[in-house]
Amino acid sequence: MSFSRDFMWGAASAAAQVEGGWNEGGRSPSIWDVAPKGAIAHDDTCHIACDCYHRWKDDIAIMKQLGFKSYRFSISWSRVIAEEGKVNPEGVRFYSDFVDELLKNGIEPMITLYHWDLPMWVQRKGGWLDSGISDLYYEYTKAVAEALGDRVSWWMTFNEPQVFVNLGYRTGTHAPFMKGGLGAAKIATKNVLLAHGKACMAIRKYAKLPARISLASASTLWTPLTESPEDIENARYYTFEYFNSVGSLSWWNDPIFLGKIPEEMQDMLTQEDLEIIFQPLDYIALNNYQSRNFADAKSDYTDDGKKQPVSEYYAGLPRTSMNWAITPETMYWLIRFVYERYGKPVVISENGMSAYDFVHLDGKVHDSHRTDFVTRYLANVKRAADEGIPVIGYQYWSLFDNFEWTRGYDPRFGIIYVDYRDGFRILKDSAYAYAEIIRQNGENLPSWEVANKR
Ligand code: GBH
Repeated sequence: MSFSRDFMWGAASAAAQVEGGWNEGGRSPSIWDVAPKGAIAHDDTCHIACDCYHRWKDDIAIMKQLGFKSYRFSISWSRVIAEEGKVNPEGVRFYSDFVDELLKNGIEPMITLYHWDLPMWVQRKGGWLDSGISDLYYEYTKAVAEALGDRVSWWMTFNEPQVFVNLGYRTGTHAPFMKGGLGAAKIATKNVLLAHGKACMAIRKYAKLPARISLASASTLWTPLTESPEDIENARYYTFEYFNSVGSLSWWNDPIFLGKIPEEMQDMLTQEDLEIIFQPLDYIALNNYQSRNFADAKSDYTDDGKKQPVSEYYAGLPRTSMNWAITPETMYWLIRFVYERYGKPVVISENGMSAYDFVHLDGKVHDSHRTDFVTRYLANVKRAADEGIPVIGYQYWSLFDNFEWTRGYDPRFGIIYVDYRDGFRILKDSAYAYAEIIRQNGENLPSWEVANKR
């Protein structure tokens, strides 16, 4: 076996990270637009970012040139509903035209409804700590489903609740920069879970095309030291244990996909809540960049003070410019473990690397490290497909270099280089390599044994 004929090759992005046009077309500010001084490296802002708000037609032409089958992007809530109770027609039209242009070029839209950019008008009411937010989220989702649901089939209610709840409300390192500890994180978790359930209901009710719904999880994953049954069982056990509770896979996905309330959440969710949260879903989407095994010795303890099972750290192990370990085998184990536990077809909704890319003397961006990275990780996705696990899509993170949250524009994740002074785009070498992998439907990838040699 190999990748299915209709495998969804593409790349991902997020509104706040690429769109710009922050005060255009009737949009109101989000929590990232108004980040306080000092919160973001160099005090960079996302106000212009990659300027996709103006350049989207040319960008779609590039995706077409690269042979994309799909594109994962997010909708800005504050563009669609800029003030309470009112749908902004100009905001809706922007996304409607965008979807039309994708479809005209044979590219399947995959919509993320929320990629961390909460409207300030919702934040003022308390944001994810306000118990009324799930109803506001229902209204927002309804507006999007009514506007786009006649042409869009693929939906994700949230991007990485693990991250925006943990960093936004518990540690305070991401917007809205609240250091509320586990208590605040639990309140936010409950509201996000309810909003997820209600958004599923709104999509099923208002979208005209049959909808395929999921959410994209951040996946903290341990991989087995060897392929012995014992090591495999260990890695599986620690992956689904509630280490780092709110940051873990199962904290979110056990209620959502299994209708099960983990012990750690029993003080916060009722059976009534679960009836809203536990909605039928069609696939499971996973963002992953690295295996947890290689964490530095000093981070061997999680926030909860529990010891991690293994550290395979060694001096000089391969890393990206954000210091993340390069561990291609995570792709296979993630897909396998998650499929075994949740039983749904898998989409890799993000995977990629940051680097200090720059324009070389010949005017091109030679990022052989990224081509190598994608090739190795994809060889492990292919291993899962070869073994008959239903893995149905891969979205490289990211299509463009973009606004990397509190790190500003320093890390470059794209297969397309962006000069932020004027928005000029250059296809990096990796974009052409990825296009060739897509053209051959992955048949040119090496075996996973070769890909995993370090
Ligand atoms: C994604 O977050 C975001 O969705 C995206 O917006 C962002 O630009 C992109 O990644 C790049 O940062 O592997 O056990 O050490 C990823 C956030 C950060 C979540 C690392 C998991 C480490 C867990 N991830 N974190 S572990």
